[in-house]
Amino acid sequence: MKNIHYGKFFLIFALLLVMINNTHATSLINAEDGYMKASIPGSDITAAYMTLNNTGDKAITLQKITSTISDRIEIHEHSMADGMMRMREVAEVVVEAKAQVVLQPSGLHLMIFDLKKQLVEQDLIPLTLTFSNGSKLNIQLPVYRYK
Ligand SMILES: [Cu+2]
Repeated sequence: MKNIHYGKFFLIFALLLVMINNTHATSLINAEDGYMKASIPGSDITAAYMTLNNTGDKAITLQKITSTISDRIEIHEHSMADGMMRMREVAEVVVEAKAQVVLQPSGLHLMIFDLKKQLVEQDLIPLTLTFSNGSKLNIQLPVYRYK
């Protein structure tokens, strides 16, 4: 009888710890000022930008981005090579402890391929960001008109 009692108590305690840990992990990183560019009619590619803030005391790495609007979202970086602006895929984005990384035009950005629908101004697009510490961040990005 005694053992069963302690077992139950331990289980509840363990569950509580897991819950606290999850809340903690997700609150360490947040995204602000995010937006996505409306897609040009006839094109199925666009880009998304945002600022990632890491409020924790350990580096956190953005590893994966998923969304209902595309099955192929990559992290890209712009760089100058031989006087020309080029884009290349990078595997991940490291956000150092107590620091932020800005994804912006002509810099780091999310490249969204194979759009399932045209994105027009005032759409709100859901994205899920998955980080190295196992946390997921669900955000909604407004769509702005392309220039
Ligand atoms: Cu790109």
